Amino acid sequence: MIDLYAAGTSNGMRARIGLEECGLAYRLHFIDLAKGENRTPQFLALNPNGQIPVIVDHEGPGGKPVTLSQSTAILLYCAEKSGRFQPRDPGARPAMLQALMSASTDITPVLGTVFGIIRSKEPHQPTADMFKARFRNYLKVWDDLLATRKYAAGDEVTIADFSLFAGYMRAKGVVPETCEGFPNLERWSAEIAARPAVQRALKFQ
Ligand SMILES: N[C@@H](CCC(=O)N[C@@H](CS)C(=O)NCC(=O)O)C(=O)O
Repeated sequence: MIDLYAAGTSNGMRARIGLEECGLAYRLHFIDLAKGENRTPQFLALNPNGQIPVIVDHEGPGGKPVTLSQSTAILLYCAEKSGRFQPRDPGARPAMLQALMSASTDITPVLGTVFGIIRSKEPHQPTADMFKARFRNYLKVWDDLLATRKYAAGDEVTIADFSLFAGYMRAKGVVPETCEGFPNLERWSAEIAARPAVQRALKFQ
């Protein structure tokens, strides 16, 4: 059994989609970030950064417990533990890694920056616009790619799709204007959203 500590942010969704899609048994512990539940001594013992998501796998490698933060590390951990959602063909792995890292380390941090600016007491509009434009540029590249391939890394669903989907859904929820005009992303996200495991993963409360 795995304990998941998370909330419905893109990083939280990313980890939970991984657990659901890989069919790993887990218990969700909802962490209310607005109430500071990520700053309690108990939570900081799991992740000193005070950030979700975190998993505790009581039966990790060698039967030993493992505590793991970082949403993309959790995705990879789920894929490795279950043997699913990574290409079997070694030649397809570099494309999967590139797609995974773009989704995780371009999309989500820039989105987080946009959120931070627009939610601040005195938002600086030119800076918000600059990061929104950067975010849209990433989405444009993804939209162009998804015109030529079915999924984020090629012909099969991989953890790169789960990572990208989490960021894209979060953007659509909070800054929908940044997601307008990308028909291939829409086609792809509708397909990922229809997956039963993804639907279960998105219900946080
Ligand atoms: N690189 C980390 C980032 C984790 C992160 O930024 N978590 C946010 C929610 S999406 C959080 O817990 N924020 C609360 C805080 O920093 O106080 C990951 O991929 O998991």
